[in-house]
Amino acid sequence: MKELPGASLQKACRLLVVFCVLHLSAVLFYYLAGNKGILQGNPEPSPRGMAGPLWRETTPTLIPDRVSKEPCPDPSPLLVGPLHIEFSQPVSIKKVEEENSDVTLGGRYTPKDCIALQKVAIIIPFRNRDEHLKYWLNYLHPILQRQQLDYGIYVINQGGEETFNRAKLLNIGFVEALKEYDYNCFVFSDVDLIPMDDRNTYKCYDQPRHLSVSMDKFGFRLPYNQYFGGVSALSKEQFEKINGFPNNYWGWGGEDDDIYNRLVFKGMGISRPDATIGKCRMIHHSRDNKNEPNPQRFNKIAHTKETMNSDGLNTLHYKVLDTERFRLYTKITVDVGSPKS
Ligand code: UDH
Ligand code: NGS
Repeated sequence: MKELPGASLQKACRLLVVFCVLHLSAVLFYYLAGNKGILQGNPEPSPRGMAGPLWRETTPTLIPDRVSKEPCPDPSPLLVGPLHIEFSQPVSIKKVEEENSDVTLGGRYTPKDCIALQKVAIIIPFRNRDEHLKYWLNYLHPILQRQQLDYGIYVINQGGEETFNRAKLLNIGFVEALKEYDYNCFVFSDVDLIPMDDRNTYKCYDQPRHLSVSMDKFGFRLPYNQYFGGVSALSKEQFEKINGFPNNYWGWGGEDDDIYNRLVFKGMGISRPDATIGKCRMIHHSRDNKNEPNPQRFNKIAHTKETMNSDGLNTLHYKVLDTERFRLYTKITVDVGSPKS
C-alpha cells in the first residue's frame, strides 16, 4: 500500500520528539551526577588532572579530610623498645624544635593517621631546672609521638622564693590543663626522669600507674614496695576520687607516700610495668635551695586517712602569675602561697 505524504511527515516528527527526549534525559543524568560530586566536596577538575565522566570522581576515598580515622592500635606499631639515654652533650632547644616539627604551640601533639586512645596532659613540677627540662623535652617528645598519644606538656613553675611544694604544683597542673582541653589522663613527671624504653607508655590504666619503677639511682629496683614517686599516671576519675594530691607538704619528701595512701584508702591498687620496660635514668644534681627535707612528713603520712578529704583539690588556692606558650611546652608560673597561708 502506498503511504500518504502527510503520514511520512508525522513519522519524522515523532522520531524527532523521541530523539529530543533521549537527549534531554542524558543531559539531566550527567547534570545530577555532577551535582552529587559537588555536594560531596569533590574537587574539580579531578585531583589527578585526568579527564573522565564526573560521576567517577565522586568516590570519597579521594577526599583526605573526609576519610574517617580508626582508633590507634594498642600497642603502637611505632615503638622501638630499649633506648640509649645519656646526658653528656648539651641540648639545643632550636634543634629539638626542628626535630619535632609536628608538635604545635604549647607542646601539643595529636597523631595524624589515627585517633589516639587517650588525651594525656603531662604535668611537670618545676623551678630553676632549665637544663633538665631541655633533656626531658629532647627525649620525651619523640617517645610520646611514637606512643601515638594526643598529648600536651604543662610545666608548672613555682614563682617566688618560698619552700618548694611539688604536690600542690601537680594539683595546679591538673586544674589548668583541664581548662585548655578535655584531657582524660594525667601523667605527673619529675623533670629529671627519662624512660629508657618507649614501651613504658605514658598513659592511664584501670588502676593508678607508677611508671618510674626501675631507676638507675636505685640500682634499677623499687626502693620500697609502696614507692609512688617520680613518674605516675592517673585518669581524671582516679585523681578526683582521691581529692587530688595534698597541698600541705612543703619541702622534700613524703608527698608521694601520702598519694599512695590516698589511693589505697580509696580501694585502688598500683599498676606497674615490669622492671625491664620500667627502667629510667635520673639526671644527677645536688639538692635544690628551698627544698630541704620536710620535718613534718612522717607525722603527716601517718594521718592521710583523716586529712585527705579536707586537703586536696577541694581546698586548692593559687594564683596564675604568667602563662607562656613555647613550641615544645606551656609554662605556667604560679604563686602557691606559703606554709603559713
Ligand atoms: N623541682 C624543681 N625545682 C626545685 C625542686 C624540685 O623543679 O627546686 C621539681 C623537679 O621536677 C624535680 C621534682 O620537683 O625532679 C622532685 O624534686 P625532689 O628534689 O623531690 O626530687 P629529686 O629526685 O631530688 O629531683 C631528690 C634530692 C636530691 C638530693 C641529691 C643529693 N645528691
Ligand atoms: C622516701 C620519701 C619519699 C621519696 C623516697 C625516694 O623516704 O618521699 O624516699 O627519695 N619518703 C619520706 O621521706 C617519708 S629519693 O631517693 O628519690 O630522693 O620519694
